[in-house]
Amino acid sequence: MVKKMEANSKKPEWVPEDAKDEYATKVLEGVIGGHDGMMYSKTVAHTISPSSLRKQLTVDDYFEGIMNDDRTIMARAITLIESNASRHFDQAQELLLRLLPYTGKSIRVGITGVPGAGKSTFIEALGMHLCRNGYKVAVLAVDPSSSVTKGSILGDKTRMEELSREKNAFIRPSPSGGMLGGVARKSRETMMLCEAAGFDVLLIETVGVGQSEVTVRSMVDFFLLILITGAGDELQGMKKGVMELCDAILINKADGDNKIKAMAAKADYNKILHYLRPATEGWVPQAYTCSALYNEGISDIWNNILSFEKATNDSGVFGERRKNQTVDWVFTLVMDQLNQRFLNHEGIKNIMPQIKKELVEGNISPTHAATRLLNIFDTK
Ligand SMILES: Nc1nc2c(ncn2[C@@H]2O[C@H](COP(=O)(O)OP(=O)(O)O)[C@@H](O)[C@H]2O)c(=O)[nH]1
Ligand SMILES: [Mg+2]
Repeated sequence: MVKKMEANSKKPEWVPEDAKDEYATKVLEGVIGGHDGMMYSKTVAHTISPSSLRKQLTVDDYFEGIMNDDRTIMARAITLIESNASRHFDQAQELLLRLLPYTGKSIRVGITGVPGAGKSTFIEALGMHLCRNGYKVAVLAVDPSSSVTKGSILGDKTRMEELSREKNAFIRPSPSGGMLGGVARKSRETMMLCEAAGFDVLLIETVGVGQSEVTVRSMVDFFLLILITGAGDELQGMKKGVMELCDAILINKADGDNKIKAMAAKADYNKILHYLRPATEGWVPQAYTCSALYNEGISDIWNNILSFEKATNDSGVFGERRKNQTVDWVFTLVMDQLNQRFLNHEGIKNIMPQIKKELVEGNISPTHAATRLLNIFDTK
């Protein structure tokens, strides 16, 4: 259930007490309910300035605003994309079609790691480094946790205080789409929008729960796994799978007493990486250390990302992966739709209890049950 929020609780926690309206972000009560299967969820939206609230924006207005990197309009466009209301869907899709020719020019970097590994701290440090070097950086999050835990696992109500004040940075929390498929679709479309607005680096934070890493891998060029020493040796099994998705490993918190351990871990991981199947053809992932907190080792990992971009562009792997990702995305959208249609199909809903009963009583085989369901689905 959506809790009614007090007006002052809508301010992000990083805004100074005495701040007026000069901050672009504010937590608003959002769109309720939706096609993603979420009962109720709140959407985090950007504050809309009174002047732009006055009128409904047309697709032309959105398009012009985004191409001019107008942040108020960008925020409204993302809200449109994230909306679960069907009347917003057509307008959002028309807008995306207009933006399509201007997309694709950024480097897309996915960042994963267990909660507390320092992803957000690292993103802020890297983002600042990039802004200082003349890049425009958009930070997005893909957090599928809300449907299960009703709360964010990424847990960062934008603690990137410094980065959020940068003119050339744009930070967007995870859409509250509920199911991973919905969250991912919205994030992907937001990525297109950011690219059209001229952002050259997209940083996408996610967390290692279930499918989310595989999903984010399928939307980025470079995938970075952030690890820390001494945590989660018991997760080793899981880590191998994730390690086979990544293009580099970054051992964070290499500072103070932990520095020596981090260096040793780096050597160990480099050995392991050497034997794993690389995630990207022709690219051998390497391990790095950094201290996101003390801003050490940030340029090394960025240089690695730039080398990756150059090497894969030269070999053609970069463009090939993007093409495949686009095709895969279309199939994912179709599969999501089919799934929804199946589950919402009246005939299926009616027969389901009976089929389940027959199944558990052992009267029909699973294959028979599936065939019967599909037959009902096919005959309208
Ligand atoms: N010592 C040290 N602490 C760090 C470093 N990076 C992050 N932290 C701390 O680790 C905690 C979790 O960081 P956060 O960025 O929120 O992790 P996330 O959950 O992966 O996004 C915070 O208390 C950070 O201050 C680092 O490089 N060194
Ligand atoms: Mg975080």
